Amino acid sequence: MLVDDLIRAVGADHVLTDAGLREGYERDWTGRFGAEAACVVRPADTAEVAEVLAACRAHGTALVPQGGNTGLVGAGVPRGGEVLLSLARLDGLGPVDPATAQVSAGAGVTLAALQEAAGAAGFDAGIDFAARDSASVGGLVACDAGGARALAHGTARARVAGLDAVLADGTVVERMQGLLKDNAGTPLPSLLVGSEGTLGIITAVRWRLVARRAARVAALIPLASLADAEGTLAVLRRELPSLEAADFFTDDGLSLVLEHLDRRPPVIPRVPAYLVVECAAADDPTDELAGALEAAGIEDAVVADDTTSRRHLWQFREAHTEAIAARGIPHKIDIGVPLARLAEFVEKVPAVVGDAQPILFGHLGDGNVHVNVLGPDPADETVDVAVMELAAELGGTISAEHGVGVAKAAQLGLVRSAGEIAAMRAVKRALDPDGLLNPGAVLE
Ligand code: 2HG
Ligand code: ZN
Repeated sequence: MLVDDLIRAVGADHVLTDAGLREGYERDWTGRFGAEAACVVRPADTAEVAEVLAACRAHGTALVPQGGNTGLVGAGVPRGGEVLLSLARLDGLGPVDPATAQVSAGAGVTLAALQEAAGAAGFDAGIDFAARDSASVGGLVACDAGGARALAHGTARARVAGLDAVLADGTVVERMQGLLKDNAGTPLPSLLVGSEGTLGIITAVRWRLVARRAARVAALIPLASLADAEGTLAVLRRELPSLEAADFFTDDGLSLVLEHLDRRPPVIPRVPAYLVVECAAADDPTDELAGALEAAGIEDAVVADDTTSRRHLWQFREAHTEAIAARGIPHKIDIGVPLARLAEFVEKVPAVVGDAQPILFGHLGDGNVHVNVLGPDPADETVDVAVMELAAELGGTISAEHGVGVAKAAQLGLVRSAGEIAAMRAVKRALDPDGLLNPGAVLE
């Protein structure tokens, strides 16, 4: 029996067959995706992951890998009957090597733990987003997560100096030496970044840290229209070498957040849209920010120059996800558009979602909009498809930083040609001929 083989691989305590114990792994955070797993298996290291894969291969049972279960496209929860492979116990974090500014982190290390270790050694993880306490390194590399600081440091891909992974046939790819220059052959680690667990299971990552910019200042900038945002951002980028993040939200989203957090508005009168920027540098960037705001003709920004007020200010943006979840199960469509088309995209969304309630926010500097839609039944994909079609029409992408998962696999053809999809299928078939790894995610 499969369960017996899995128990031999990881021990009885780490094979969960009981429905009550499986439950927390089987549904995604929003409640929109999920199904029953054959069982949940919790290996402790790369060797045990390889043994789990061998058992699944022998029994012809597919696997769905899961990190912190913070994914939003259904890629980390079962579709029905798979083995749920939790990587949470691979949570070893090595010492920071200051000479290379690198650290080795197991797939199950949370982003918050990575950030803390980096900070303690005088560095920064170079990536940040609201799910930091649960999201883990393996998952965020597997979906090439971005977050608010991608504007300055790139997405997770840019942070990967190497990784360990197990391929479907049991091959262990070991590339944790942290060689920044290593172009010996097809880069398998690069192929695995962003593959959402469909080409191999990432078990550890050699993480590239960035220099710590300890002095930080944030500002909330009221905008009469999102059409102004591109021009404002152009000035800020030019005048602010310390610019690290430029996110946005609209007044509809702010209303939900204020109600959810029971807080007062940050600016009065309220305006249609808000930009949140953060500057980070070795020396206090407050004057640089003040000069840039002046150059951009902005007089009414709220500036936060200490840790507490900065956190407070970012809450208006970061609490969108939980404020929306408190209202129901949202449709989440993470899209990207060229910055020059962002205002047009935002303006057109209400018409394409019909009677449903859209709430838009995201990472302005990356042209990344999180379209959340409340109202339609979770199983009805009409609004999701309409929003993805709009993004594609404007030269954008259907997935900026959350991944394709199962939520968008059927729409991949909107932004990738038939030839490209055929090439992706060929890679998938070559590395996973029996379709054991995360079936239904990315490619239908
Ligand atoms: C964020 O930027 C996350 O806060 C989540 O990417 C976005 O909830 C969402 O749609
Ligand atoms: Zn985001």
